[in-house]
Amino acid sequence: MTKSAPRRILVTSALPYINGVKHLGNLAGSMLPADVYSRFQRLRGHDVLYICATDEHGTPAELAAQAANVPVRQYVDEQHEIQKKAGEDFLLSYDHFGRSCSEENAALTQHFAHVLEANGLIEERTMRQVYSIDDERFLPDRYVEGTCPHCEFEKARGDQCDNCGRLLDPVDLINPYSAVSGSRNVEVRETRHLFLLQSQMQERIQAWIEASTDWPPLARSIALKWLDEGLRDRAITRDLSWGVPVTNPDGSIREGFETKVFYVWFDAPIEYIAATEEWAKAKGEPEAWRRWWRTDEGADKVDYVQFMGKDNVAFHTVGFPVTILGSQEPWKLVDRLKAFNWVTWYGGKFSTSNKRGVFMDQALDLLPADYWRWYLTANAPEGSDAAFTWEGFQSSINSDLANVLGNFVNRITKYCASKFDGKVPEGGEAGEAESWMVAELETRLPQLVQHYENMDFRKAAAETRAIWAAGNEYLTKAEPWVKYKNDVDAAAVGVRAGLNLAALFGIIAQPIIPEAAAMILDALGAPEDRRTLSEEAFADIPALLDALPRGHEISPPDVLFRKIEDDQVAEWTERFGGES
Ligand code: B3M
Ligand code: ZN
Repeated sequence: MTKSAPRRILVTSALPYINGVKHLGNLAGSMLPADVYSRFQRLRGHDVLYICATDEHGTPAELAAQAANVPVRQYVDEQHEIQKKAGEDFLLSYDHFGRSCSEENAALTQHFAHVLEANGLIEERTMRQVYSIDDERFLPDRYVEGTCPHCEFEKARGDQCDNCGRLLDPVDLINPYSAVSGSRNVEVRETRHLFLLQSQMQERIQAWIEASTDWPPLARSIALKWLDEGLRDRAITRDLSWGVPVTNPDGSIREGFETKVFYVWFDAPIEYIAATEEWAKAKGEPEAWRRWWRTDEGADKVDYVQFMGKDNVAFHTVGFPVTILGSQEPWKLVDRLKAFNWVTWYGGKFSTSNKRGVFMDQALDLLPADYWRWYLTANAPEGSDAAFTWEGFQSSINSDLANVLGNFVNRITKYCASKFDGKVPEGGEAGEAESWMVAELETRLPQLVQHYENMDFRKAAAETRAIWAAGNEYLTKAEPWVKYKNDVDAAAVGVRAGLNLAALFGIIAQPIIPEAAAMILDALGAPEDRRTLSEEAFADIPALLDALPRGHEISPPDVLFRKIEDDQVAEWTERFGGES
């Protein structure tokens, strides 16, 4: 069999806003699946680069800093470290976790603006904006609040109504007031901004999306809906001080833009590229990012996959591609875009102030990362929104992880320790039960790989569990503990296959529950180079049941998963909310 050449796969997940640690829903719809996918593809033997960063500009950062009563710079520095640590603690295997306030991003953002303008896709226009007389400033986006013109919700933000979800233009708010001071002493004034002429790119974007036939359905349908509505020109600068300065090609500040910066949604996606530059510099190969992003320098051979929540799709299928395609430079465009619906908290919203929902840092005070990673992957909000409930979480952990996987590994390793001296037994010949197990694996392992390739994470988790469950069924058929009484060799076959299955279960568990998987594989002494999901590893399935060297020593692992008790569920429901 010829070994297929490794692919180069670039993975990015939507950049979490800097304004506070993300909740489990944010994690489940972007960073976690990106990590699971990256881990899977690395185990397949591919060359994966997983890039993420904090999204640090714009009104959310300024307002959060103000609420915390610290300068923006200090706020973003602190929050970046906190989010970075939360990601690491969740075992997110980023190759680099960058910052959109980096020099690299500023330079690249300015570069794109210059070439887009040179290509006739940016022009200065006068627009109307809410101005606060008491605050002596314009109130872009979230700086202004008021009554939603569509649903009459009284605390709608300038850019979007949290009640009806519609995107808003701040000047359309009824009874507007400043989110900074609460002052209602506001008026509409004229101000000049740069506009990206997206309308001129309608056909090119349309052609590109129509050609992107292998995108998962959710992302594609959202993208097509936006195109149907027609692309509108949009302002890509704001009257703010925190952000990327608006420059001329010679680096000087553009006249009239001294108190303005680029809009956060203009520079944030560019940070995917800039963060790759940050990564390259950090590893002392400052040009190494180019082969991932420049199609004239090798990036044409890269598969680029993006992960995000459904509200971010338009920015990635219209906004960012307009920047890339409009530049007429050879930049890499996304090949496949995977979008997610929401994880809800018992059907409602996560909310810090109402004590509803668990945030990333809190989650890890309760239980190890693997527990959350398993539940959120097995219940990924793919086809529709998915409600988190403590009861669902408890049953998924206790059944899938503790009973189906944990018990299998404990039972077989302990039995081996007590009856076979802790060594992979010799002797005996594979029989009917082993053939049954091989047949199961011959259908299920290729399906598992296919689900991952399709980025169907729920199905991948379900298939993983089904393989674990088949192992339990195998032990029921093989019954080494019964056979041992009359025929030690027959028992040896079952124990040997069982130990090898435990190793295989650890191997396939690695993308989702890396820590527990490593404990299993270490306990079985599985060699590092045999822990892969490569084509070669699955080429000879019968051999998988006899892969660990016979006579090789194993040791039962410590308890892999602790069951979640009813009193824990009661306590957590009290603390973080439950049925409302
Ligand atoms: N920060 C929005 C969000 O966290 C935004 C994503 C940017 S991706 C370039 O949902
Ligand atoms: Zn509304």
